[in-house]
Amino acid sequence: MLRRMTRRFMTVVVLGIMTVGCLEVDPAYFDSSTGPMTPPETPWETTDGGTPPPTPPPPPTPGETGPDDDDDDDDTDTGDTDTDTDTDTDTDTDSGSSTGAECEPPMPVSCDDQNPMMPEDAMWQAMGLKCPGGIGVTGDSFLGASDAFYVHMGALGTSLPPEFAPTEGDRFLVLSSGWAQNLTVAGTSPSFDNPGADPGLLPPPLDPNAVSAAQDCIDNPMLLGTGDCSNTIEPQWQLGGTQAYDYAELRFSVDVPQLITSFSFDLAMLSTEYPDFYQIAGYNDLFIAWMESETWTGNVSFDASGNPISLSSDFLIYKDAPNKFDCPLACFAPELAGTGMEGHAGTPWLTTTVEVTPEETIDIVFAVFDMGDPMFDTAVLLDNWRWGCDTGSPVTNIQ
Ligand SMILES: [Ca+2]
Ligand SMILES: [Ca+2]
Ligand SMILES: [Ca+2]
Repeated sequence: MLRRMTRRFMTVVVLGIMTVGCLEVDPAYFDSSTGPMTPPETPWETTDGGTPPPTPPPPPTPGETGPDDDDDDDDTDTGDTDTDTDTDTDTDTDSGSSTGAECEPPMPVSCDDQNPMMPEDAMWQAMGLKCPGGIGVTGDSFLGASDAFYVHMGALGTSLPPEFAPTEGDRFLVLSSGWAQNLTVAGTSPSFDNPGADPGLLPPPLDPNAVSAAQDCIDNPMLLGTGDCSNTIEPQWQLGGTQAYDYAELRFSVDVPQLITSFSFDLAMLSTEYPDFYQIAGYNDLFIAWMESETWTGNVSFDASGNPISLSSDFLIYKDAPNKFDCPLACFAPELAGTGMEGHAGTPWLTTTVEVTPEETIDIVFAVFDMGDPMFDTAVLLDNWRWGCDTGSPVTNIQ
């Protein structure tokens, strides 16, 4: 009880500070009965002083190879003989039949160097999606308070070299369990309650329940659709009181091109729950990257120890304050300098890679939320969605 009162008091203090600071509150409320909430007015626009350059995005350059044509372009490289201007189908069908056809990622198309025709498209374009001639999406929607979403231009913070620069194009997307834009204000320690954004249970298809104590859905395809194939959400969900607060999500569907066997995206997580509530699992905010595919239904972003992206993650290596568990004397993280997370903690840029089946349609939900209560926010940076040729169970690594 004392801890909770302390959290509430600190929140009031921070709220007072922030209302003087920069943002007017305009929460659009989560409404699980009506689906996507009222679109925010312009939460996705950057306000970091940068104006979008007037020049159009560079056109695709035929003949270039994909971003990570890592290994199997052994001989002909003929997968990109076409113009590659399609939205989502790999165009090397014209080579005829399947003889010799190999997975080769399509040439990336970036367009987040300018504002889109439809303002809300900025959130997807910041991640490398929905660009003309690039990777198309369908069913795109979002839920949560309008302030939970923010598109940032350029590097976040003041660390040198820049720690959190966009990994694709000029911008990345921020999802937060509070006011996302406060991540850009040094030392703000974001902790906000977004009234009405507390769904309690996770919206379908998200399901925190593990499918098995020992198997995932690759091990046993019969488990598909019965819960979280990764078995990574349930332990933290139970410890956190099985209630989600300040829930914010982005969801979309995307068609996997011919021959393509994987996708990847980049992410980083930062949280004010550290250090005061580090290792206190009841307040362990979560990020979930949920995928529905022919071979997987569940979270795809977790560490090798089976922890979701949270304060429990092995990836939480930037600690900008001491804690009594693994840094009792001094802890500094210059990587967080100039961000709202000074004095707190975060991960480096990570990459999640997930196997998919060529030509299937997959559904994706990126969700972040508070656990325990709505206080002490957690933010996730998202960027650089791209296709690949990997196989195997979902994996996340430090870049
Ligand atoms: Ca980007
Ligand atoms: Ca919050
Ligand atoms: Ca929290």
